[in-house]
Amino acid sequence: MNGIPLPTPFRLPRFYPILDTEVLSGRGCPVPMAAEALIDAGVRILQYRHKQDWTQAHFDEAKQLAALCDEAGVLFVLNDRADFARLLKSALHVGQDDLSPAAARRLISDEVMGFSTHNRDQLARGNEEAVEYLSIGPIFQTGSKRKPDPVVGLERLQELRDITEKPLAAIGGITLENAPQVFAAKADSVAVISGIVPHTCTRKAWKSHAEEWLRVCLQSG
Ligand code: 3NM
Repeated sequence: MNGIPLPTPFRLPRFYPILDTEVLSGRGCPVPMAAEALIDAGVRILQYRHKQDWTQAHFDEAKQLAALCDEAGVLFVLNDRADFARLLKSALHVGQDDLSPAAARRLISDEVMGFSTHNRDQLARGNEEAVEYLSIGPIFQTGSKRKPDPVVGLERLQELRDITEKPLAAIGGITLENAPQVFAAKADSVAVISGIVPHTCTRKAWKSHAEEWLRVCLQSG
């Protein structure tokens, strides 16, 4: 041993909520209020996803969430935008059509990075990338993504699971009801957009719904 500590393997939290600006504005839910309630409920990771054009207001909102997460020791992940992740010194999640993980790595140095995959080949290639975790989906039909890839399903999720030793998040159509099956198919984490939005958009409802998610995720698998 040369005295240099080995890097500790990255552990992906089992519940991975994603705050999607379009989904939340469609339900009349302010993003910062949802973030505060999720953090209050005890989530350990939170992603900000904005698929339309970015304005200063979106950057400011992401910055506000990054600060809330930092304060609470929650991992803040920005979707797609390596440039903004660099400015915010945040974690990053990239997809197949974004800047490649290798190029993004040059911008965000050693921050956590995740990479989306949708089939066997992409998962195998993702395993070779310098990313801390991978995602695979859509597991079920989803209404939250434009032009989603073909549904992977639970059976294939379990078959593909062993292609990588990296932590694997399952995404797409995951609900409180089907999450236990997703963990039974050996996903390490469930990443969720619409399923985390409570029926009424109050801070109290967000918090208790997130607590229910955390309970289900910690009990399953
Ligand atoms: N990525 P919901 S599916 C953002 O297949 C995203 O990689 C997917 O939203 C993939 O939880 C998806 O509302 C949408 O189904 C997930």
